[in-house]
Amino acid sequence: MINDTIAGVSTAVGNSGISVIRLSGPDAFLIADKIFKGKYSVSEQESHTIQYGKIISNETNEVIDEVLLIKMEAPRTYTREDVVEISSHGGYTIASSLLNLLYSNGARPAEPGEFTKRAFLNGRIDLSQAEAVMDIIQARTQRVSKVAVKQLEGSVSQKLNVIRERIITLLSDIEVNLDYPEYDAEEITLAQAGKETTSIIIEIDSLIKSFHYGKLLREGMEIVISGRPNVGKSSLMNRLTRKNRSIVTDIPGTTRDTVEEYVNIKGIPVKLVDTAGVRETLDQVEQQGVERTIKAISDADLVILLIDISQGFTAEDHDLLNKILKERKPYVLCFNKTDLVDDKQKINDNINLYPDAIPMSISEDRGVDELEERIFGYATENSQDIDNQVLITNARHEGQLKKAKEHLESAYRASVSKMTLDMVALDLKAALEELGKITGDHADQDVINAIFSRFCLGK
Ligand SMILES: Nc1nc2c(ncn2[C@@H]2O[C@H](COP(=O)(O)OP(=O)(O)OP(=O)(O)O)[C@@H](O)[C@H]2O)c(=O)[nH]1
Ligand SMILES: [Mg+2]
Repeated sequence: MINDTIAGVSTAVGNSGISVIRLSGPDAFLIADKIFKGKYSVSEQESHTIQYGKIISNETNEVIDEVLLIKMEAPRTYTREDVVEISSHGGYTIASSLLNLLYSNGARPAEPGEFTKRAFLNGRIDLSQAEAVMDIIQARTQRVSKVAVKQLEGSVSQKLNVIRERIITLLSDIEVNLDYPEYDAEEITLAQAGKETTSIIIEIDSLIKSFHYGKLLREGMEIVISGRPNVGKSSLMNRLTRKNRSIVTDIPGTTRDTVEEYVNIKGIPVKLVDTAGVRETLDQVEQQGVERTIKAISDADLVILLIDISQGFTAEDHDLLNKILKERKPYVLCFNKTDLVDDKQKINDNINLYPDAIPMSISEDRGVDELEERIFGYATENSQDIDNQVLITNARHEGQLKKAKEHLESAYRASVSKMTLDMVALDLKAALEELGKITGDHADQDVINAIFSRFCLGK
């Protein structure tokens, strides 16, 4: 049972038009009444209404600020507790005097994420929804916040509930057989249990797979532009970012260090890295640049290998391609400067050898849109219905799903190796428990604390 009242600033601290101070807990109205003077006392004020008034220090009688006060009675509130929100003038000083006043009148400072934690503890949202709240705050593109809002509405939890229901049904079928073998209840065979388990594994697998896209959406995707000197890497960087971020010259070796820029490619937050052209060089600065390029490639989610096709696919291009293959990195080949090639057969010969390569001319703006499509296709694994799919965006959830899958696989093995039904049941129960940890039905206290401590103050 939660019996204390917490207070915190819910808006960003600093210069702003207004600050919102939030108070939640059983004494929220009582504490607010001690320092707020309006037409009505807070206790008399109707729920879910706003009242104008003054905050007056009950120690010095000094007026701290003119404010608007919102009163919200439990349970129709964010935390399901009594909540007061005070909109004061912005700025650090007023917010901190107001907070100190609330503290000296019986409230305690809220920990990061504690309002949302209370919403969870009071059963208003489950753990996966609480995590979605944090994702919304941190979302970098609209596509990301759309996914997070869906999760807040419970998309992951609903999908999981369907899966859990199936496991529970299977378990109860097995248990009826185990406990009341003399009953007429339809007998479930090992073969049937194995079949249903396989079908549940397929469902879980599709959720696990969605994490590839979910993770790129949430954490952003790192794409490195690599290639020999002078092939047009910085030109591509500038075209994709629509900025003149990187220096472009016709002198090979222009870019000496990695240059990073954030872009939004079809709703996916992308960190683009322009690199120093890779070649054998005696120049020490350039050498270090080349080392950084190799490091950037090994950190990347996807590598763009740009080739100046007017020079042909050279031995150095091959060396670099081999480096990328050795790192086991997914890559996109782009044949740039097609405008300089008079004999189009030369391009076609290379395309025949590398059918996935994109012919490109950055100066004539050809091929770049296709590259963007390719990037999006890689992130979404060319899934058709990406906007309506339930997405796993959280590594913790993915980890739990994988554990559940292992138990289900073990249940399946038990069924085919003709073990007893109660062996199968044991594994099914273990899988159920791992799934329950995603929504918080079975979560450990440590996990819960760790999740909420990552929130910002006042949320
Ligand atoms: N004709 C033609 N020229 C291009 C094209 N793309 C880039 N260039 C030119 O190629 C030269 C080199 O371009 P950069 O973008 O600086 O090449 P880079 O790969 O970053 O070179 P380094 O930083 O030296 O490794 C510049 O003069 C560009 O204008 C293209 O599609 N066609
Ligand atoms: Mg460059």
